[in-house]
Amino acid sequence: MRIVDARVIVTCPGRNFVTLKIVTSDGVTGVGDATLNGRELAVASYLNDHVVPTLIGRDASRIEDTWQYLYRGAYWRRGPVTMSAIAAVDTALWDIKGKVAGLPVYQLLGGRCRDGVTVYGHANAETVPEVLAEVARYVDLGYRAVRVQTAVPGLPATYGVGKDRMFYEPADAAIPTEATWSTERYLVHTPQVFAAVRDEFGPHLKLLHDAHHRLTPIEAARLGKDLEPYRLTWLEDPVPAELQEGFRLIRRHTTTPIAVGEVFNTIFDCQQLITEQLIDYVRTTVVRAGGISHLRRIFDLAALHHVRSGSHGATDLSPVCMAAALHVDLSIPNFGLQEYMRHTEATDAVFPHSYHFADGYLHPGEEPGLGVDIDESAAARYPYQPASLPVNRLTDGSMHNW
Ligand code: EZ4
Ligand code: CO
Repeated sequence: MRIVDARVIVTCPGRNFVTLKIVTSDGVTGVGDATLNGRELAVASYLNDHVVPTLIGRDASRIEDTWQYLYRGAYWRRGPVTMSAIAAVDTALWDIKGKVAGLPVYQLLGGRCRDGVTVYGHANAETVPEVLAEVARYVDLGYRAVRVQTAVPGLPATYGVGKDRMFYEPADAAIPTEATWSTERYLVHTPQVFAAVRDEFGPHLKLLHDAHHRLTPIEAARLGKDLEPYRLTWLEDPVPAELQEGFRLIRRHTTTPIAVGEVFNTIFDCQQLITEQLIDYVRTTVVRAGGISHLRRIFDLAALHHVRSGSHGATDLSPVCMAAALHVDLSIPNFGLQEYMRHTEATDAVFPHSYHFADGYLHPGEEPGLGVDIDESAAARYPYQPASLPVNRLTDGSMHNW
């Protein structure tokens, strides 16, 4: 079974997505997500110019060999563009293998380890009373876990708080918009938010919060300590993680669990964090971390060290990535939580899928392969639109992390 065609499809049904569709000599097709938010065309070019020509004629059943060919063959290892492109090929080949076997991919990965995939939603609002209403909305929908973000009083706009409640989308302009940040104000405000949420919803709702790489280790340690009474499931991305040993300092000071990894693209980005047990959840996901094959390696290493999965699932990861993530989540022993930001109706229509939400869980469905496809004629109705993630400055104008 040879690969006879591989198409890179760029579409913007509300936001940009890059999808690879591989076609075999038997007419079986497979899809992989290659979306890199704000840098979509770089991955599309990487695939079109450097990967697709090497796929034609290749044996579609050789998933691991193809992964090694693309990883070692690039010479320039790692990086989000390369690894998103490799992820798309890997994901599409798993989809094909499942369809050929007549089995959902989670069965090829060892079968289910749980009944469903526990997901968390995003409650975002300007004020504390408004965010309580947003959390209540998720609880009413059946969610068992909710991420809570509010505006910081005194700052004009804050990460995680968008115009549209259910469909938060930070990539909002061709040239990056500029946000303003004050760590001092944030550190005072955030514990007050969680005091109110815990008081309103009791001890059993899982609560999460994303600091979005904005703190130093000692500031993160302070926040973790101040949040301890509210028993968060995790504090996400407290500091940028290039300096992995920085997490030792956070760990020394707080029992608030730490999650990190949505920007990681290989196992080497989290090797020290995992093996030294400096984190509790690793947030790598299929499209960012080299596909199903490499993600499973990360989660296996994590399992050895009592670290659980907490895969990124923002709207900039397409339904193809979400479907693939669910097959992994269902089949690994050390699953923790899956992020689930709903896509818009237009996106769902471009990517018909069998996964579905019920009672706080997502289920990948029982279709052979991943159970997701791209409707190419629907996709063609939504041409690419340039969109960038924002940048962030401190109140004195210094550049900061967004
Ligand atoms: O800002 O996916 O946990 N989720 C997040 C996301 C990221 C976006 C960046 O493209 O941090 O909202
Ligand atoms: Co995040």
